Formats: sequence, structure tokens, C-alpha cells
Amino acid sequence: MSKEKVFPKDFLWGGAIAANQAEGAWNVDGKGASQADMTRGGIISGETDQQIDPNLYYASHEAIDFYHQYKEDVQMFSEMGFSLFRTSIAWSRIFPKGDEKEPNEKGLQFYDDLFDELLGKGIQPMITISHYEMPIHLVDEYGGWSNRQLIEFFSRFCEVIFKRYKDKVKYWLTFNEINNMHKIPLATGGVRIKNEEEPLQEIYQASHHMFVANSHAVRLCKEIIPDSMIGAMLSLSVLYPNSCRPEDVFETNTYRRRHLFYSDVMIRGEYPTYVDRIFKEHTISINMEEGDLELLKAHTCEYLAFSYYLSSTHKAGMPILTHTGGVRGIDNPYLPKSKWGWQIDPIGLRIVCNELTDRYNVPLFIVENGYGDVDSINEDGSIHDVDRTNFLKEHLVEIYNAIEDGCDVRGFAWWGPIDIVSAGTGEMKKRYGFIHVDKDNEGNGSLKRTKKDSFYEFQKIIESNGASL
Ligand code: BGP
Repeated sequence: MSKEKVFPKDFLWGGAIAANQAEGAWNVDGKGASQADMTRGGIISGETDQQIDPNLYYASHEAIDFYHQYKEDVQMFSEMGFSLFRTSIAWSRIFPKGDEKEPNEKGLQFYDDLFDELLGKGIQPMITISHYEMPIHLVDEYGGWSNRQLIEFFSRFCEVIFKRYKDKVKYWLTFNEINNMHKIPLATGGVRIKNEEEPLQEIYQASHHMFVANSHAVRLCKEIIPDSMIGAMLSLSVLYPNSCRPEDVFETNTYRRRHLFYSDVMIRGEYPTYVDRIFKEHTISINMEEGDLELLKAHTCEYLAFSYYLSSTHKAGMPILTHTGGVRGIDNPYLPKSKWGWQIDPIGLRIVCNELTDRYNVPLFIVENGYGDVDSINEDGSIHDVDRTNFLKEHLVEIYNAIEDGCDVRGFAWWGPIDIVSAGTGEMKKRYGFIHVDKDNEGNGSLKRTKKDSFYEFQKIIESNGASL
């Protein structure tokens, strides 16, 4: 009989969503428009419209109406046994334009109520301060993170929310999937690239501003909430060499290392030496102010949270294609794929955990892992989502193995425990949830919530702290 997979006793179990993909209520209670609200289709792939056309459908405008229905949803998370719930605070709810001095009280109140609801059920909130969402005014008028002034606006936002929620929120994350600045700079950093031919100067400059802002956030967080933890959040996947040909291995390793550039700066507190070569080759020169490098060194992230969905394979000479949630190279013949072509690779997750532990030796949180599928609903309303459950179990087994390998993995949050709008496609068709939401791609549906089979499976796993795996 195989050994029971009992997780550490205070391991946190739960799920993760993002404000713009779930809340809806996009213009309610003083909220301003964000770049996500100006996007039809996916926030990740979409361009923003100049103006909102009231006759067209924007997925984030209603989303799943979490803003009004969160109590019922939190109740269901609690029934599943969640002890962790990750969401983001919509910047545009707190500062509708982003550059005001005074926050919007109604926006602040919403999160107070949500956090009370969670805490009342024993669920720790984990808050992403910026998850693919910023006031559109900051994008249009300032150029997003290309502009150093954003540091001031972001710091003000951070200070307001840290002070307000200091007794309620102990786990914080600054920027969702910050390394996706290279693939989707508009979603990640509100940056519209001007020089598409050679975008790296703009990307690294904006990233530098985000690093400085990150350090200010860490400083403020520890000052205002000394018993908090504040971390970095990356999108990670494994990249395998296509063969043992040294060129394949070397190039793959080079990309892997560059993939960790963001955590190298945010956790180690300095620009890694390998970046000099990139800067030289692309004639990049970063505009820094005096004291920036000292600040990065002085205020580093305490833990690393990441999303993991898939792995990819690379052959020397092939361009690295970019893809949401990770890099996508050539097909790996050993791995199955989801309906969206994402290669399913639970062992890859164990590899990532080990790699991060070797490199940083900090606590890890897997704050996004999930399986997007097209669900079929039976006549009686049931949904037998066996593939989702299998994906969940296989990945959890590898997290358990990583813990046994010596990795300090503190928690697991399934991406989209309730169906939400897909960031990549803007659709409801791509569903991750253990809880089904009645809404289609055109926005029709009653928004009624129902439990899929995977709901009960995750419940069993959490109840036994992994032993039932
Ligand atoms: C990550 C994002 C999420 C999310 C997830 C799944 O990159 O942080 O916001 O949505 O990917 O992607 P998708 O919704 O495109 O399937």
C-alpha cells in the first residue's frame, strides 16, 4: 500500500480569482474603467477600445457578478474546506482614475465586507495588489508603468489598502505574473509598446519602475503590518530541451534563467549579472534614479508565489513563442494536452518547486494551477468533470513529492474554483471551476451556481489534508 500523502498540518488549501475576471459591477459604486473593462475578448490578448460601445459585449462588465454574489460563493468555498482565498483588489475601485489623492470609500468598503466574510469562515485572504488591471486613465495619460510617476500612485494605493486592511489581510502579492511583462505588457503593466520591432528597452524600463514600486510596497507593508508576508508572483513553466544536443540544452537553460529574472531582482534584491549581456546586445540602458539599487536590495520579497499550468519544449534556434501562463515551444510527445493545447505535466510542477528552492530557499505558494475545459452538463444538471479531478490530483501528488524533496510549499490555490471569465480568451467557455456558473460567451445565463463532481473531490482531499489522494 502506498504511503498516505498527508500534507504539513498548517498547509493552506484554497482557490484564486482576479477582480476583473469575476467581480463585474465595472461602473458601480464609483469604480472607474480599467484597461480590462475596455477590452473585448481576453484581457491578455485584446487591445483596448478607445471608448466603451454600449451595444457591444465586454466580458468583465458583469463577469460572474462576484461583487454582489460573493457571500454565496464564499459559503461554497467554505463548504469545500478552503483555508486560503486569493483575489485581487481592483485598483480602479479604490482610485477610479489612479492619480487622485483621495480613495473611493465605497470601493474600500466592498473589500472590507469580503474580507470579513472570508475571515468569519476561517479563510485567509491572499491579496494581489495588481492583477492585469489598472485604471485606463493611467494607461492613456501616463503610459502605464513606462512612466515613473506610477510609483507614486501605486505607493499611495498600497498605503491606503495596507492601512485599511492591516488587521484582515496578512498575505500580499504585488504584481500578478510580473514576468509576463515580456509577453503581454499591456495586461501586466498597462504598457502599449511603441517600438514593436525592438520592444525590450520599453519593457525593461517599465519593469524597473515596477521593481522600485515593489520595494516601496514591501517597505510599507512591513511598516504598517509587521506580521504580514509580502511576496512576488510569477508565471512559471518548465522548459525542456528537445534533445540532449548541447545547443538545445544550453539555449533552453538560458531561457529558463531569463524566465527567473524577475524573481532574481525581487527576491535577491539585485539585477543578475547575466542581464548585462542582454542589455548590451539590445543596446538597452535603464534610466535609474539615485538610491534605486539600494532600495531594491533593502526591501525584498519574502516568499515566491507562482502560477503553473503547463510545460514546453525548446529546440535550439527556434524562437520562443509567448503564451499566457508560460512559454510555448514545440510539442512534447510524452505529454497530453488540454483542449486549448496546454501540455499537462504534473512532474514539471515538482521540478519548478525544486528549482526555486535551490535558487532562493524561500517559502513557496502555488497560487494558480488549474484545468480549463469545456464542461458538458447532463440533463439533471450534474457535471462529471473527471479530467479536472485527475488534473488536480496528479498535480497535488507532485506538490506532496516536492515537499518531501525539501521544498517549503505553504499553500495551494486552484485557479478559478468557480467559473470566471478567461483572461486569455475573454470567454466563459473555458472553465476551471469546481462550481459551475450559468453564463455563456455572449453574456446570457442566470448566473446560478452549481457544484460539479470535482467540488466533492477537492472537499475530500482538503478534509483529509491530502491523505485521500
Ligand atoms: C494566468 C492569469 C489568470 C488566468 C490564468 C488562466 O496567466 O494570471 O488571470 O486567467 O492565467 O488563463 P486563461 O484564463 O487564459 O485560461
